[in-house]
Amino acid sequence: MFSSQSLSRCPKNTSVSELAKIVHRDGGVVVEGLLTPNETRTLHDQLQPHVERRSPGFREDAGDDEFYGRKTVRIQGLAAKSRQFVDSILLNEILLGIADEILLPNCGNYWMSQAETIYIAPGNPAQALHRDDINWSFAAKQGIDLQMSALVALGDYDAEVGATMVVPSSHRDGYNSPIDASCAQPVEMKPGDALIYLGSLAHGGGANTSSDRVRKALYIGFLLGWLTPEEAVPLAIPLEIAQTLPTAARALLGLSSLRGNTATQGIESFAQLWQLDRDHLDQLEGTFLQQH
Ligand SMILES: O=C(O)CCC(=O)C(=O)O
Repeated sequence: MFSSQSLSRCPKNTSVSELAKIVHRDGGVVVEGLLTPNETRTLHDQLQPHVERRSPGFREDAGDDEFYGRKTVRIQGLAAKSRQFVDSILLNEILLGIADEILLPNCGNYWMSQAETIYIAPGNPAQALHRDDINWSFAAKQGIDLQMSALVALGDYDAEVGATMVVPSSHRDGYNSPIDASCAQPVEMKPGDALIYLGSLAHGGGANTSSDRVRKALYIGFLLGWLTPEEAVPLAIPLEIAQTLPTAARALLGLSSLRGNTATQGIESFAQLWQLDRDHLDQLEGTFLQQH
């Protein structure tokens, strides 16, 4: 394990507190073998038909196509498309353990902000380096951690196919500070490895300069529960699938209420967000979808 110019690479059996310490220090870490080969293959295969149905590219206006990738396929609503996603990524004990340490000091609960495939085809140029926290710029000014994310390799993930570029330690510079692209370096990974990083770390998808290989990543982000997720997650989950999911998964997917900051005192600590008829969504066991 080493730090400084490159992000540290740690085996899966590294303790969660050690991983969280490294993430706090460097802005990110690579966990090797986060998923087993079997989990990686199943996840890939369950998502593949959905990926094939989707054309690459996004809206031309507002720079979406350029930023998200004209030759990139992103599909969301993953909890409804892949049970392996729920079991191996959304409920991954290592990811949640690190997220607990990073996010719970500033919220009662965190939830999933977004999960998507990021499949970059040959010829797609590098994405602009950015900090994800820019989505919540008012909160980012507080100087606290808002989001913890992971990019899991589901296939080739070398520099030629567009491995994620990161600027190690750039999380310390402030959410709006200029990003020195000359310090960016590719995070190469094997299938099943994961790059775990803070929303304040400067990063971006690399250019795919290969002739025939697609860079396959699975992204997930966890966000403080008092901020609005990027993806309208619960709208993508049909009732019959929601009811088959573990309670912990439903909570992360926005099918549960959120507690205020339990570290506070008095009325603040009782605040309940994302509720219905003043009832906690959990108490309705998912049936709130039918009742309203
Ligand atoms: O694809 C990657 O490696 C990073 C993607 C990313 O940062 C984004 O789309 O916001």
